[in-house]
Order: sequence, then structure tokens, then C-alpha cells
Amino acid sequence: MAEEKYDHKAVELKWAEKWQKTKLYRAIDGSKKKKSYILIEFPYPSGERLHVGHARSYSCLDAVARKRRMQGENVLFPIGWDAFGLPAENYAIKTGIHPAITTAKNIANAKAQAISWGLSFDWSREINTSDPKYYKWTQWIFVQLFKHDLAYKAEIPVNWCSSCKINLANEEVIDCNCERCGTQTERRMQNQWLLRITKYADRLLADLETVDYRQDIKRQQINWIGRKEGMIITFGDIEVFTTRPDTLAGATFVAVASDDEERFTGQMVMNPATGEKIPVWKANYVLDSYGTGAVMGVPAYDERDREFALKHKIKIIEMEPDESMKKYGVSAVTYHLRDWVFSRQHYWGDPIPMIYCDKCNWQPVPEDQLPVKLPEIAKYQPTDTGESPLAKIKTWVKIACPECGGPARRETDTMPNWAGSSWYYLRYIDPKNTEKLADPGKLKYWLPVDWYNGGMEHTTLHLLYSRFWHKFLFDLGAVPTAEPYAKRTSHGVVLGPDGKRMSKSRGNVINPDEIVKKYGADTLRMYEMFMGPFDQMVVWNQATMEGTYRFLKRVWDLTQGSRLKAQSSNGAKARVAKLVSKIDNDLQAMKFNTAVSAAMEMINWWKENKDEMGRDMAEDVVKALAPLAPFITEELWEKLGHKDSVHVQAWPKYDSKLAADERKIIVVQVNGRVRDRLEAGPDVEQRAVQSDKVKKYLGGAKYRAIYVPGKIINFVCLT
Ligand code: ANZ
Ligand code: ZN
Repeated sequence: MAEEKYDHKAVELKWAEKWQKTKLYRAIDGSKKKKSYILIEFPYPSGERLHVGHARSYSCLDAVARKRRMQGENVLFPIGWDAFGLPAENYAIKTGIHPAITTAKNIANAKAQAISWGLSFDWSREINTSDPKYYKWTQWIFVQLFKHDLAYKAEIPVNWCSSCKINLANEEVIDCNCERCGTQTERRMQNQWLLRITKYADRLLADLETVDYRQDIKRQQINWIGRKEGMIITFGDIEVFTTRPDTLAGATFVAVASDDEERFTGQMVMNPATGEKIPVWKANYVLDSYGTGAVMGVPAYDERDREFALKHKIKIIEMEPDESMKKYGVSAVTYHLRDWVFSRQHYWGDPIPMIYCDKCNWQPVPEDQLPVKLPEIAKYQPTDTGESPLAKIKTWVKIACPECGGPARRETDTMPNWAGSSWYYLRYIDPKNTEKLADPGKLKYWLPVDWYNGGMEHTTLHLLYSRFWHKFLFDLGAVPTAEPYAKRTSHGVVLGPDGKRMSKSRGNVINPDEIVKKYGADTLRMYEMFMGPFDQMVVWNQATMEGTYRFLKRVWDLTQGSRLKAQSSNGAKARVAKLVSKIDNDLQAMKFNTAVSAAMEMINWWKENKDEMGRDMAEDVVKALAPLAPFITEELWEKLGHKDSVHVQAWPKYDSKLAADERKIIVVQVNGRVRDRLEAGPDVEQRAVQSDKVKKYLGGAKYRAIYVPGKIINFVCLT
């Protein structure tokens, strides 16, 4: 039989299409099998397409999903599109092309990429947050929040980016600059919708105990919530938050937050402990978003207060701390977490479903009138006044008050792009439901998400926001669990070949589609798993990538059926058992790189020992590699004479005795000299004492045993 060469292009095109046709990766609602909900952060469909970073984290979780399917689990591995956002709007401003059109095009491209990479998504559950059928429910959740007094409007200082013409949440401002474009932001007052996430602060904190998040992810959330117990002490009309009420007698000034200049305000207030009048200053080190936004200055005890007092020649009183000062304060808890600024003055977002009536104040759009569809407009430019472009459509804005029928106007702000992603994992469970955001029975079956992987940059934003919405929905009775995600992990960033962040301007961007064209998706996937520990930053290395391609060619050549005899040697069986168990354990532990290197070692051994491998073990190797390289294994499986897909086969069974590592040997010394070697085990110390070789040298003397677990036992005779 003539052997074919590995033609990755033909193989991958063939199977990508077949899998789509046969809907191989469909998750079954309510199946009796063990359910497994594996979630990746859905992408923003940008004009830049999906990048190698997406390919890495998606392929890795895809491997987990595939393996679990083979292990008999009912896996839900969905994808959708986080489609509202600024880039599409900015593009519309430049070109006049409607963001919905660009978004649809970008989605089509990204979808084609995901399919070509062999990601085993259940495409029947695909969602798009900018689809009115989807955002109807985002709006519905907003209305519920409003009805429960968790959404309110307030005049608040906002961070205005004059370049994006957008008000940013504090989280979107990095060192006073806009997160998107880097322009320095200005502070100004604006009437904004806010969500009372602070009402959930204690539960968001306490329930971290109930979930399996990586430790640093938990830590970041704890710090971001920033619960601190202290006291509030009142100086005239100013309240300060302090963790050191015992130093009150030493407070010689009060300081409030300042934007620029540090100066005496002219106001004097009374220190309640000493009765003395002390000055009120504006100080840069006081944050307006922490505690009450004011501090009592105790130069005797606080470093920053001391520096400030010295600089501005404010009195310093040296004194002893005094616990009895606590009687002047009220126990108080403060949080670093602020309420979530929830409006944007932009077009391409979910319209906030609210109506303002002079008589009846804010009224929600009646639920049977949802969704409030985003109207068509001619110009996407945000206005310089900071109003959304929707404010310009007078006919849309004008509406009857749902309460009194009088003249009223619509809210023209839209939601931030965080809205749709705050509950999307619920919609995958029942994406076409028109009556509810999702069917309660299906929610009960699938929730919580068993494993959620995403970027570290979302820890204090998206991850916290969605936990808040979920808890609110739980309180409403709309979801059956208190937490959305049972487990959360995070991936490292893929850097360019120069070790720097990939960026167009640096010219170090690796295009995943070019890799797929030249080497195939299996190479892309396996290489990205192999390049380093999953949770760490990894640098792209072209040579290793090409090595991965050669590895797959070797798998191809070795597995050609014509060469294989029926039965494998025991040595081959042991090697394959080890590989299967290694891939199983490493995928669960996210050690994708070591899973791949074990596969490479095994294949190299096979190459040197062709006679030992029979068809039985070759089939197991193909099955074990299927989660890592789904295309080539599917083709090889067919070539081995099978009619059904390798991806619906049971995960290979193996003899766990064969899979166990070679026995560890413990060296036994007497007075530093090797006298025996014994197999490791819980009773090894006892066996050492009883060993004749050791007894001979101990000679009944008193001794001390020093045991280095897994390595050495040294008996030291005491004379
Ligand atoms: C008097 C005092 C005396 C304080 C002393 C500390 C030490 P941590 O524990 O880091 O959270 N503080 C309160 N609100 C502030 C704000 N908005 N901006 C800047 N600083 C603020 O710090 C709690 C302490 O930070 C509080 O206790 C307060 O200063 C200051 F020897 O009050 B302390
Ligand atoms: Zn009214």
C-alpha cells in the first residue's frame, strides 16, 4: 500500500467541514452523563481578528473539553461574541459604515478562524450581545436592578477622555490616562447611572471561600473589594475615616481630597477630643474614593501626615495613643470598592431602558416593550457636551410616560461594554428562549460553570461584575446557585519573538492564520500548548514551532496501518499507559506543555522501536493525542479503518500498575557510607533498620536516623 504524505491542508479542511455538518460537539441538555461546563472568555469581534493569544487559551481549554467528552462527560463548551464596544463605533465614525455591519463581518471572520483551528464549540449556542434578542435580557436585568433600588442616577465626578469622547469608569483609567487611547483624562461632573455593587461587597468577599479560584485571583478580588474596619470621627461638618482612633488627641489638621493645588481652605473645625480648632487643608495624598474622602492629620503617628505638616508648617503634637479616644468615633466599615458607573454617552451599546417624566421621575420601560432597540442614526459622533449621539434623535427620545401618559423622554445613555458579558454564560444554557433569560430546569442542570478560564486583566472588572449580577439574579430566584463559576484559572500572555508584547507598531505580531496555512492548525495548537507553562508569559519561538510540525509528521508516518502488527510488546504497553495517564493528569492540572513533551518523547521512542508497537497501542496513542491535535488524529483514526470519529471514542483504558513511574529507590547510609538500596514506601525506615546489610554496620549501637524523604536515610551512630 502506498503511503500518503501528511497533507495538513487537505486533512484539516475535510474534517472541519465534517464536524460542522455532523454537529459533533453538541452539548445535550439534561443528559444523564456527568455534566461539564467549560467556559472561555468570549472574544470581542474586532477587525484585527483572533490572535495567537486567543488560539493558545482556547486550544488548551478545548483539549480539556475534548478529553472530558472522551471520558464520558456531557461537555458544554460554548462561544459567542462580546459585540458592543468602541472600536466598531470609532470605525463607523470614520467610514459611516454601521457598526452592526462591521461587527457581522468581523464575527464571520473570527468564526471561520475558530472552526479552522478545530475548536470543539457547540455552535448551535452561539450568541451575540448586540443582537436585540440577546440584549432584551440585558435590559430586563437592568430593569430588575432598578426595581430593587440597585440602579440609581447621581451627579458624580467622571473621568472624561477628550479623545474618545467618553466617560470612563475608575477601573478604565490607568495612572490618570484613558485605558483605550492613553490620553490624559479630565475630571468633570455628569449625571450617571450607577449600580450598587457595594451592597454586595460582603457577600462577594465571603463567598470567595466557596469557590476554587487560583489564589492570586482571589487575592486581587479581596484587595479590590478592600474591606477595612475603622471608625468615623466627625470634625464639624467633616467626617473622616480612621483606623487609628486612638491617635485622635494628636490630630492637628483635617485634610480633604484635592485635584491639584495643596492649600488651606480657610475653614477651621474642632477636634472633638481636645476641643481645639484645627485647620482644614486640601491634600493630594487624600483619595476622594476611599473612606469618606477626608482624613484627620496626625503628624505624630502618620508618616504622610508628618511630611504634610512639616511642609506646610502645621502644628505637631507629640502624644501617646489612647484607646479611650474610641468613644468619639462610630464603628464603621469602609470598602475600596465603589458603586459601578453604568452609563456611557455612546451609540454602540445596549440602550438603557428608562424613561424620564417630570412628574413621575425615572420609570422603567414596561417589560413587555423590551427590547428597546438601538435606533438607526446618520451620525455616530459623540457630542462635545458629553451627551450620547442618541440624544440627537428627537423623535426617538420623545415618548409618553408609562406611568401617567404625559410627555416624557427616553434615557439616551447606553450601557458599558461590561453589561452583556455580565451574564452571557447563562444565555449559552438556553440561547433561544424568548420567555425567560434561560429556562430554570436547564440552568439547574448546567450551573455552576465548572471551569472558567480568562485573562488576569478581568479579575476586578468582568469577573467581579458578573459575580455581582449572578448574586442579584440568585436573590430574584432567576438562577439556582449563589456563585456563577466553581473554578477560575488564568492564562499568561503570548509575547512576540523579540520577547515584547505583540503590537502592529513593533512589527512583531504573529498571525495565527499564516501558521495554520503553512503548518496546519494541529501544529499551531500543539506548539502553543508546548511553548511554556500555561499561566506564564511565553515568548514565540519559530524554530520550536517548526519542530512541532516535524513531530506531527512523525506521528503520521509511524501510524500508517500497513506497518503495524497486531500486538504490542509489554514495554510498549507500559509506555503508552504512561502517556495516557500523563496526558490525562496534565490536562486536568493545566500542564499542557508537559503533556506535549511526554507525547514527543513517546513518539521518539516509537521511532527507535518500531517493532514493539502494534495496532492496539497505536490506536491508543491516536486517541490520547486526539484532544491535543484533533485533525491529524481524526484522519489517522479513519485510516486505521474506523467509521466513527476518534473524538467520540472512550478515553483509552490502561493498567495503572504499568502507568506508575519506575519505583523510586532510597539510598541507605550508615555514618555517611552507602550500605543498602531499598524501594521507597511508607515503611522504608523500618525496612532499613531490619536490613541485614544495615544491621551489620549499626552493630547494636545507639543511632539517630536522618531521613530525606524520597532520597536518603542516614543512620548516625551515637557514641
Ligand atoms: C489617622 C491615622 C493615624 C491613620 C495613624 C493612620 C495612621 P489603610 O489602613 O492603609 O487603609 N485615610 C483614610 N481615608 C483616606 C483617604 N481617603 N485617602 C488617604 N488616606 C486616607 O489606611 C487607613 C488610614 O488611611 C486611616 O487611618 C487614615 O489615616 C487614612 F497613625 O487616620 B488614619
Ligand atoms: Zn409621568
